[in-house]
Amino acid sequence: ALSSTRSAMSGYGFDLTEEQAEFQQLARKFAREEVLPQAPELDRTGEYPWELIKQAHGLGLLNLHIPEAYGGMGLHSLDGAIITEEISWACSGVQTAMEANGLAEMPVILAANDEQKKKYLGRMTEEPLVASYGVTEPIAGSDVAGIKTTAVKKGDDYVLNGNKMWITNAGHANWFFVLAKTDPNAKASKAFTGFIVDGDSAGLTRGRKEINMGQRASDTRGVTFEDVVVPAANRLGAEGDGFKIAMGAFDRTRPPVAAGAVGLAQRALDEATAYAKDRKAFGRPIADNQAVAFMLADMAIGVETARLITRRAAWEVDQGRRNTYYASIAKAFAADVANKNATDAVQVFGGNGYNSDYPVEKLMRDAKIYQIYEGTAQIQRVIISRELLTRE
Ligand code: CS8
Ligand code: FAD
Repeated sequence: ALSSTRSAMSGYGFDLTEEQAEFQQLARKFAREEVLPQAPELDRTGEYPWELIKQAHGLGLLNLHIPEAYGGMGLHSLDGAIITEEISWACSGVQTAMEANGLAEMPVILAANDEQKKKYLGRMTEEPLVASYGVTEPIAGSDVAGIKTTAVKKGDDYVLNGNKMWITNAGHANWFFVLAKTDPNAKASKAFTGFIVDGDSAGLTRGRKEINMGQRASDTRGVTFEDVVVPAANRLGAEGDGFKIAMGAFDRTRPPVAAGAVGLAQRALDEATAYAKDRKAFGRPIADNQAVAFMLADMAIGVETARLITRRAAWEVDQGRRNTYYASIAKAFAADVANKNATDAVQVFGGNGYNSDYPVEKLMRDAKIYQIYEGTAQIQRVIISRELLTRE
């Protein structure tokens, strides 16, 4: 028979390590003391959260996955999911602005050479800068292989032309990861190449800040490339590697996006629980009605299960395994839970839920994007079903 010690150490474990618990406490303190008080005003004005980003940088809560060799903390994917959930609990708009750095950096972490990493990851750790991940275009989002931006080799340079759309942090990015077509005749897995493009490149124009439904602290813009000259030294990997680099990045960034959705879902549950205990109707707290209490129970079911699959998807990365299947399940499920919980929180608040003096209408507006960016709800199901159907 297995000894109790052995069985306790093998198989599943749900405790955080001491270090993870410290990250969680640090992120929770920053989120609740610094981010939370600013969230309503940032939502109202759409002001970019520079001061919070600077503070997060100082605390080590930005650029979580940059390896130590380049000045970063080299945190594991699971560590990042724990931190991200806390930030999103306070304001998922601020969390998206912060997490977009992680997304921009991921192709560089995965595919850059030592010199590129030193230059572009190094500077992110030295000062509070932001970067952007530029794949989506006005004509193609879900269909990444349908993008039209081109990169044509000229001597030691590439010349980029095209339009990107919905690029997070674009107004403030120091540099961009850009996916462009280098071979119009090749299949997707060979047709595209990834580049690091300096933000001050001649011919790169940033569009106006888009006015979005929610997550208004986050900065989303179109970006135009008109004969932008990019040195070949800024190409990531070999020509034609870009599509797989972009997909590989998603595998690692969908768990943190799911973690953001979990944070929002938890916040909705916390707000609804407190309100249901406090608000009275028919002479008793509304929580005394089973119809209300069961809404809270369903919200809790959603939070707990979404958190588990999110951490599983992140943990798979840390085991060095391809996590495409788990990443898409986590992203799809957590996004749906965030939307359900935010909608139900508004319901629990009644008329107050519909009003911006209370926190839950923001949650409902903020939640929607989780079913759209980093691959829509439908695209996650395309990926999950393909993984299922093509398994040996
Ligand atoms: O087009 C793919 C897809 O993922 N679409 C969704 C796009 C998306 O998620 N966009 C998000 C943009 S970024 C964003 O929204 C940021 S939000 C703000 C910041 C947030 C911070 C909080 C698809 C639909 C999955 C696939 O497209 P297809 O054209 O059908 O390609 P495939 O035939 O599946 O694959 C072509 C080749 O690529 C290889 N591949 C596919 N997936 C992977 C992964 N890893 C490695 N390689 C991959 N995951 C595949 O094997 C094919 O290679 P072959 O060699 O040709 O066989
Ligand atoms: P479409 O692809 O046109 O899809 C429209 C609808 O059709 C969706 O419901 C979709 O699910 C459905 N659909 C499409 N194809 C299929 C299919 N095969 N099966 C079933 N249904 C399908 N992109 C970046 O590159 N970088 C960023 O930093 C970034 N940040 C973003 C921030 C915000 C606030 C927003 C709104 C978007 C951001 N995006 C970013 C883009 C985002 O990833 C895309 O909007 C998203 O992938 C969907 O693409 P689309 O908007 O072109 O919709």
